[in-house]
Amino acid sequence: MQIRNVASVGGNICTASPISDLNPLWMAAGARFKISDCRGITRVCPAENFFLGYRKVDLASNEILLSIFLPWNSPYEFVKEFKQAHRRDDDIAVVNAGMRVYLEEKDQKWVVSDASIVYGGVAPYSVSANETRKFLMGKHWNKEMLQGALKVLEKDIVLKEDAPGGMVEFRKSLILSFFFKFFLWVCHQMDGVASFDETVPESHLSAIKSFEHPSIIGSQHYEIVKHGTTVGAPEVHLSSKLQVTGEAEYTDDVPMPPNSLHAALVLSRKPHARILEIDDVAAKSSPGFAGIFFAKDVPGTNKIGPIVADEELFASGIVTCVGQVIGVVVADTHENAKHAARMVHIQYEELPAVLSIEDAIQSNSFHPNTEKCLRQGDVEHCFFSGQCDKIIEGEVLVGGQEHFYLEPNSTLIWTTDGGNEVHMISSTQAPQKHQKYVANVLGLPMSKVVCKTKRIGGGFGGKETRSAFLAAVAAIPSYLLNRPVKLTLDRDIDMMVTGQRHSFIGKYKVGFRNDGKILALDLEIFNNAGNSLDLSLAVLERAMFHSDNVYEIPNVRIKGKVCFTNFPSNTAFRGFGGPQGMLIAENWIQRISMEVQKSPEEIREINFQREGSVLHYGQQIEHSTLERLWNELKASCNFLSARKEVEQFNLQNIWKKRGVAIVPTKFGISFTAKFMNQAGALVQVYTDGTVLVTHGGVEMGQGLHTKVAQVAASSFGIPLSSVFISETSTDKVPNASPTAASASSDLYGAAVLDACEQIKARMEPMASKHYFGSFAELAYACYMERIDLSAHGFYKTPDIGFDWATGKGVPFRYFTYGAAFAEVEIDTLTGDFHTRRADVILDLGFSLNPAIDVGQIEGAFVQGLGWVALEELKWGDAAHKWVPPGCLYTSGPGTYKIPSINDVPFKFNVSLLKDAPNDKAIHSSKAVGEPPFFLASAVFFAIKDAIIAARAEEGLTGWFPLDNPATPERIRMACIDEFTKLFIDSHFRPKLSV
Ligand code: 290
Repeated sequence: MQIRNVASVGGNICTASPISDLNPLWMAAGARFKISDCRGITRVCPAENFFLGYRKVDLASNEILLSIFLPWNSPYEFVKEFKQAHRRDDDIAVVNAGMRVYLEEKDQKWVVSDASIVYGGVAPYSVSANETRKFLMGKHWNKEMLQGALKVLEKDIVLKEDAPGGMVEFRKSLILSFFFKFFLWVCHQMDGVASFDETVPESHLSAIKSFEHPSIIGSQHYEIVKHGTTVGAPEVHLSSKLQVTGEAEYTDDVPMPPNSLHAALVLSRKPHARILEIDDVAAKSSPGFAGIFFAKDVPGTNKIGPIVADEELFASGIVTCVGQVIGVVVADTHENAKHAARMVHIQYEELPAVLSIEDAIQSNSFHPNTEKCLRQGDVEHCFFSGQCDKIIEGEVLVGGQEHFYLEPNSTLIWTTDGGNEVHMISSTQAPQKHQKYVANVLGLPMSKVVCKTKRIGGGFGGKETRSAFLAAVAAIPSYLLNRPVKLTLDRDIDMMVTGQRHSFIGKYKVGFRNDGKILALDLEIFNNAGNSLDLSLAVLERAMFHSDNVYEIPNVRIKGKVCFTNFPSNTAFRGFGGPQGMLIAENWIQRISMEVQKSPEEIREINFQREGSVLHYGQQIEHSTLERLWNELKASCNFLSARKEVEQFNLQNIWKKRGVAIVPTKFGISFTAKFMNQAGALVQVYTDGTVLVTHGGVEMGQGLHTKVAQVAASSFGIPLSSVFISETSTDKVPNASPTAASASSDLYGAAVLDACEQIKARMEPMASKHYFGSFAELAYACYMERIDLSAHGFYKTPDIGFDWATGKGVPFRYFTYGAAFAEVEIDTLTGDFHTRRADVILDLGFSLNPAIDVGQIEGAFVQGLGWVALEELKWGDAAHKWVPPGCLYTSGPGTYKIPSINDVPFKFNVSLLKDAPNDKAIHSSKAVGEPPFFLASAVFFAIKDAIIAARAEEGLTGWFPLDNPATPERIRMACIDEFTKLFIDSHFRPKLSV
């Protein structure tokens, strides 16, 4: 907002950004800049000559840009702009251009009398394609000229192999694509002009049709099945009003106590190195400095980790990633703390670093004891016995994803009672982990450490473990100086140090019959864990459990390994490996469809698991709603006619293609670590009949507190407004699992219900003896009779358990099923895409709150859409040599693009399956948080479907890989055409950090 408020056209010109959208246009349009010096003496500089180098312009230190003169264009003089970015809105260009041509009729031919072709994003400043301009001069504006000009242009603008920004092939393609578009556009403008003979065929107009964003429409369908006063009702999120007005308090909003300090991290700048020397002299004398602490200062243990304590709180001798914490500085202000941290100089001896999954495989770099295997049937026998008509092998690359919660990590921590107790307020999904880590690093008993969380501004898994080490870091100066300390991470630091969704590589071998029936799957999957184990093994295991998605495969062998790499530790993220496993599966499903020349839907359908199917890990399918959902969705989205319409569109449009896909999902509900499936609650009834509920779960915007309050209200038969949930606190409910795995409504709903029922049982004798006009009267009467109105509730998920020794068991209480349809349109010349429509259906049993659940589905789908098509993490690795090794290039919203409002599908329909009670969870509901995330892969496969149509124009009908995310770069480069053929072959695969 600040930037927009102060930005100006003149500023944009003078800062001379190499990807300024306007500067190529000023140059192409022949604008002239009037420049004045401090004495008022003016001169005029053509825009074309103004840009001299990287952010260097023809402006002396005593000069300013006074005005811009933009000439009118003449008849038959055409000016046009072009731009392609990662995201349609609010994004800087990958390449942009301004083009102008002035045509004149000579001897009944239209020839170029002047032209200007200018590009941004291809050099350190906006550049003119001068050779191309020379070539164009005097040429007849026709196809022959186009072919010649493209040849000249390709040599005219040169991008080196390792040019900063990367994507060299994509950028080269855009240079040519834009010129081609300009050619067609000018021809179209000239259409009908006497003696202009270059006509654009109708189907080619698709290259120049302008993009129009219709208003977004959506629908939400669900039935309301009420239970008691409020369960099942679409109640409004209890803190929504505070959130939208900005009054809702988050950790960083809490007023700082007197005498507080701000903390900043001293971070490693090397991916793998020995620390030789730490020089903190300058830091100590910087303004506001109050203290600096390293490994040697930690009073308790310096070793931390949620499962295995394989991390150091502060690196003591060796650093294993860029962004690893070496120390912490405290100062009087946030800025002073950051400044002091920057003043710490560290000398390193660099060591070889492992910077990708492939690197890890090559160098046998795996976390200890993380090799896992699941099997069913006999894969080898199936491959050799000749049962399979075809056997395919391939590799799927799945990129990572940043959580991008709106509220970065934040902790406020202080000591009480002379420094003997520690209290903190943290933005976390796991207050209990904060309590434990802080107790451990300070050497205190857990009973003297309290962590409270009122709400958090999104977590998505990113605050399940990675927030805890930050609380522990802040605890050191607070405890040792006996002063309150706040640590709030800036966005870039948060992105650089707290880990992301795991990237994965899946190597598959699949055997199937010609009718598409799958017979055997031999799969190896690898995830990129980074420099500590964190939850990476559980993430790998969930990926292995979900590698079948919804398909019955008689013979399966899945091997998994957790790669140690020199990156910050990757962690939980909505879906927790499930989406990666399912995406790999849907990749080979899509490939089978091309191999046997059937539609992917047919392959999916003939392989569906059914009631009674035994999964590769031994769990049996019960109460499957997959086929019901699937058939309902196919009917409601009118799939067959949607496909026909797309085919018709593709026949009529050469340079724009549409694609459709319909994808199912099944998500296992329960933490796969059995012990985590337990929950506690504390319910307190007051004498005025109001109820304060506290439970172990954290409100992160997902509506957990609203749903749990509904459960309590319905149990007591009171209105929702009588129930309040204030915060999560480790001193009210101990030993809580993180709020994660989609399971919190199931777990805490049940724990709260247990507590309510205990209190109701105690109230019952009183309630049955007398008439009470209200719950308040009853509560007061109970109080007067000395009846305990407070209860601790508890729930543990029954009948689950898995044994990795045998690879068999029941890891999940039940499955949440869903399916989605998507239709997209791509521009094959630029890779631009948008989602025209998405229809999502989910089975959520009898939803506890359908309004909140629909919100979860819409949010998960759009977040998933970011994962499959927009968000790409770029690290300094072999694929990105222009980034320093191990550094995150995409460390902020300028380079890392989450979906914006205009990436929401133009038509977005969400429905919940009706009449499908689930007897395995509270009030017949089902878990919602993670299951819909994967459904956005329908957008990915719709994009692939569109690319298939584009490649068919070039006679390319075979299968090809498309890595996740399918960004404009990957879309464009997969749409092989006459332009891309100049510098890539049909096997080209854009670089991806995995
Ligand atoms: C999850 C988790 C954990 C988010 N275990 N699934 O099985 C799981 C810890 N989703 N967090």
